[in-house]
Amino acid sequence: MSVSWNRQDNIALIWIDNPPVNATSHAVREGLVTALAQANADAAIEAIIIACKGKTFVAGADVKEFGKPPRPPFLNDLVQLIEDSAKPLVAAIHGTALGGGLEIALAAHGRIASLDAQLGLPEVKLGIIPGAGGTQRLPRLIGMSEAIDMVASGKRISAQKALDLGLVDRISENDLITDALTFAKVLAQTEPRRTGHVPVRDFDKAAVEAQIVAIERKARGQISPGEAARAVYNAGNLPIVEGLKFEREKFLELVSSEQALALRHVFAAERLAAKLPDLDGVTPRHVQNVGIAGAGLMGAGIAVAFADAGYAIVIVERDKQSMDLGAKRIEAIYDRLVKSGRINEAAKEERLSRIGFHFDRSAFAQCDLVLEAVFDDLDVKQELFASLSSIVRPDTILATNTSYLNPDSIASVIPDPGRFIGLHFFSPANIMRLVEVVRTKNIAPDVLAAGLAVTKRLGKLGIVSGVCEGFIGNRLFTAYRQQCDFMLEDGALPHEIDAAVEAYGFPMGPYAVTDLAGLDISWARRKRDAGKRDPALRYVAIADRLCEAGRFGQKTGKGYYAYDGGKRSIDPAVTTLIEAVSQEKNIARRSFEQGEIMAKIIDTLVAEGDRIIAEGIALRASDIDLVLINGYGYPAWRGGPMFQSGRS
Ligand code: T1G
Repeated sequence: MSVSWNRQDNIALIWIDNPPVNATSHAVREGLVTALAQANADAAIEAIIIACKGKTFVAGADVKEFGKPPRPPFLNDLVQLIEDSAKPLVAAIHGTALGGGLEIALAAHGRIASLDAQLGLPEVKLGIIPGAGGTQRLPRLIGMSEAIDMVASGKRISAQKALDLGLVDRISENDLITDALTFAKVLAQTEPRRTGHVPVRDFDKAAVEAQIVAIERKARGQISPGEAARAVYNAGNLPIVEGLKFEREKFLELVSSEQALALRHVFAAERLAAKLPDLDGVTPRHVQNVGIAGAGLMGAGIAVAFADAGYAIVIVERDKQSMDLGAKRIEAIYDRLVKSGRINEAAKEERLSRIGFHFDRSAFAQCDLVLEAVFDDLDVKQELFASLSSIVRPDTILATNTSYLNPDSIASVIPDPGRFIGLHFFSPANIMRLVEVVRTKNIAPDVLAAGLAVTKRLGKLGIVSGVCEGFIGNRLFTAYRQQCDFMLEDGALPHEIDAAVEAYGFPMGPYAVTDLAGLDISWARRKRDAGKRDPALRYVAIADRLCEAGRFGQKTGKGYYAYDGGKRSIDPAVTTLIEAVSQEKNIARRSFEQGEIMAKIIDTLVAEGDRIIAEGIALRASDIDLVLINGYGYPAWRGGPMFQSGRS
């Protein structure tokens, strides 16, 4: 039974039981209508509670029903029935109350949440807007600006934040249902507080309109954030009936939009990514105590990611001075998070308390997993892993964060390479979602499963990659950059290519990104590999010429662009340099329209993606899309090049 109800004293307890996340499927909606009617018709019942079995409160409408003909009762009508309930009704929230789940709670006359609950309206991440009253009821509880921020970002907030905002009335730190019964008995003595009848608090119209403009600009072509913000804004200007009507019409319009189809593809792809046929039934090797070798930029970010996820961390640097530097680097990351209000001082201290700093590798002895983030040089890594093998337990997982070295070459010094895995984080490692989980030649199944389990617990997106130069992401990026360099040599200029890519929805174009990362790193790799280069293949020397001129990017005040106090500008010297390179090859330069620039880039990504799949490096086409979206800023609302070309 998806929905049942029982009585406790004079309270009706309505239970939703629709694993895994209590999505409001058709059966759940029908069951709720029936239970609500029965409880309201029962004279002995003085108040009603809606609660959920399993790990979470309702996590939203059933995404699997999208794209199919909608079947009544519709969620928005059910939500109205809840609000209109003659008897006071309490939503008892645990786990996550998201989307339609939060809309059910918003229509209740009171809300109680367990301390670790999270609440949000993430519809914009699916290319839609809330379709069951969320845009109209949320601002009536938390105010206009806060509601616009929550709905347009799709972010989740904690139960404490929800209490502070007035989104929930009580927090339960003990047994949620016991506390919900107590709350319901209090409400039974009062008239139901119908959210839809609560007036929206006064707000600064000019400030809110500016907030909406900023949201639309930040959306970089995605429609739903701006539409969601404007739907919420209606609550301050229209009667709720009209606001609800607008919301429903906009929701129905967007749910069948191209962007919504693309974002549902991404949603499904993310859940598919962790499913490997040959790992069915495999229990991941246990990981709780994590060792990290190296506390440089990557090591520090990785340590923060693990501390944020509740792991116990041991960091080892080569000497005390480097160790102290690493500790300062980590503290600086947390100070920035406290300064930005993302966490409070207590959380910072608690997470720092999980990290032990050492400069002797024997500190790794009790670790379940040791990950290296040291200088990307084969000898350095091999020396480290050779020594680790005699320090850690035989079952300890050994992991490399290498970007470009062959993990199997690194593993050649390890007696038992079955425990060796690649975990390729993207910088900044505590922010970027993507981790490439590299399937080394002899990897044990429970080690690969552990790699995926760890990335999931980190709140990141683990994508399995085979072993090749650059794995999936950097290999795609290299092909993409090479195509852009061809266009530079054929007539385009850096700012033209960057403008086309940014107009397409990327946060930054490839040349601005390269100036940020620095040109010298890849220059050193090109010089190292020069002897291996196939002379038959087209080679563009523009980047080499820039480096020979000392133009390493922002760090030197000039690269593909000139930088004056951090401000980027087109540099005529770069145009001259590029034209000279074309001249040397007798290339008659021509102009490139933005459409052609993007077509060439997308075609290149699809072709390289096909090769990566054909070689077995990536498991499926949708993984290619996820890597580009989560590692390289590809606009998620387009779905990804493989989706757009009908391959996933
Ligand atoms: N509908 C159907 N199935 C869902 C689902 C949903 N909304 N959410 C998750 N699942 C499935 C998922 O496919 C997977 O299935 C399993 O649950 C575990 O998911 C009217 C219209 C809730 C935080 O966007 O954020 O409400 O692969 O691996 O990491 O305004 O799932 O096992 O077969 O992600 O513990 C709005 C989306 C919908 C929430 C749990 N709600 N879900 O995370 O597990 S639109 C959302 C999540 C809406 C209304 C509108 C997460 C989670 P399988 P999981 P998790």
